[in-house]
Amino acid sequence: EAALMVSTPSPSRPPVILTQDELKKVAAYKAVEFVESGMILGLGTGSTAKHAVERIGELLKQGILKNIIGIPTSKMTHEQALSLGIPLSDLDTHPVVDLAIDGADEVDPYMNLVKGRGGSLLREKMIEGACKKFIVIVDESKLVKHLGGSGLAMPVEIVPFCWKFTAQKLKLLFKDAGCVAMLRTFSETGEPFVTDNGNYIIDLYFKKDIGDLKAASDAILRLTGVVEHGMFLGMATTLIVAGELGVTMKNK
Ligand code: ABF
Repeated sequence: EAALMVSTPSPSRPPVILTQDELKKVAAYKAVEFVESGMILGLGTGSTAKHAVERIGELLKQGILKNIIGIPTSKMTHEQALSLGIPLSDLDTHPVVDLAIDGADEVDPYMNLVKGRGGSLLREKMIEGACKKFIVIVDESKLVKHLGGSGLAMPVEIVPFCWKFTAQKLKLLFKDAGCVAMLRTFSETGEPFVTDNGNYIIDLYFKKDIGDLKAASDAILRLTGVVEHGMFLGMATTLIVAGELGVTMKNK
């Protein structure tokens, strides 16, 4: 993992070098400072959010936080939260969530996100869409100028039925952007990756800018066979970025 500098070197104070994972932890811990006792909390998924969930569990154990109810965004986070003794519920029982803390794969200057490279985008979008406040935690490697412009995947969750048909439709939708649509598979077995909801993921790759994000989002969602996509537009209310020069925070 890349080692990054988090303070300016000076003769009296040697530089502190943090790994990328430590930066993720810094962002996560900062976000947990906004958690208050009695909150219904959306618990994110991924290697950054994992640190936040761990910290919440720790503060509960220490009695610093009380009466927290967690709503996990994936089966994996469900397991982690259970092992930490965090009381859990779901949107059926708690349709309004006070605060969610989660990572992202890309963040643009307007706090629009690409999520879902971990495969949990549907539950994340349902839960984070039901939140009064949504804090996104990233290390600075996630910051981009345009979503989908990093050459990395833009995930779309689709039903398994005739997935090639849906993949082809997605590709055609963005033919001007030189779109390639790939079924997400396990490299060892070639078997499709199956989401927590029993669906497949098509990863879209673009050679050119996809233009208006809202239009792209609407067009993807209009395709029958598509369940949801990984663009989270206008959903984040706070962004916490940990990087070389420390932690920065931005509100909507
Ligand atoms: C989840 O975790 C996802 O939506 C996103 O794909 C991923 C980010 O993972 P990490 O924090 O491990 O980079 O929040």
